[in-house]
Amino acid sequence: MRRLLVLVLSALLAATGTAAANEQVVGGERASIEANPWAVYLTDDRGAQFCGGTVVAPTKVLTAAHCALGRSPSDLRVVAGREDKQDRDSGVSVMPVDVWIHKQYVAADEGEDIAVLTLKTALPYTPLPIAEPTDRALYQPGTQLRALGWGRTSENGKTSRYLLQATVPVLPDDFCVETYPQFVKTDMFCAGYEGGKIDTCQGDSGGPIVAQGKLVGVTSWGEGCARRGKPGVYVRLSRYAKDLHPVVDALPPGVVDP
Ligand code: 4AZ
Repeated sequence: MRRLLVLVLSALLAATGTAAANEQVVGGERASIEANPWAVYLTDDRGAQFCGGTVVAPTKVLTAAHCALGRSPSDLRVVAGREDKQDRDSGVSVMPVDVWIHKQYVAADEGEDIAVLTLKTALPYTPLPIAEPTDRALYQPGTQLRALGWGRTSENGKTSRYLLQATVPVLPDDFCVETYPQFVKTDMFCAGYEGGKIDTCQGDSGGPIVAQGKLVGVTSWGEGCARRGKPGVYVRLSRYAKDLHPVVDALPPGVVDP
């Protein structure tokens, strides 16, 4: 009996140990949707998740341009209020009515990797405010940011069933330029560890990286995932406040200003 208990306990421990080692964005941990109600994911019309997003106004979801490019509203769904992709009873899956992509967007590693999806009806989830030019302090090297998503948990692995988070510090722009010659200091920032191990990955793109109750960046690109010397690159959102305000503050079509 005692032997069995020990066996069961050690099996349980081993199982939890494995789960912990696999619980990642890459190298991250579980995050609850209650604590991060503005975190959403994007699927195609068949329900396959491919990117992340953030509720930035009741009818507006900010994502990456490279997530929205070439997609019409009819092959996009915003899934909000759902931590577990398999939990169809929680949250909502809604088709956007409009897709806005930054006019200057060409490729993620050239900057302007932002898009805004407009929904027909307001989401019942608290939006997250976008960082403004006055939030310069949030971009100082060493600032701890929290990235969230349902993306891959290793470079060539599967995407996550559950919402995950990882804490990564902002790295100096000079380090990012040295690593990535195409890095644009004004439009991007990079975050992570010199040694790799903790990072965002494919499927996290378009999703939030946050600090102090503000949306600091949008997950954008990087070479592989969690590689040594290859940090994740994020959209420097404070720089896009002017471009985003008119789009995010606009009322959805059909909604009349009282
Ligand atoms: C991607 O392909 C992607 N390691 C997202 C994040 C990173 C790399 C690639 C950062 O969506």
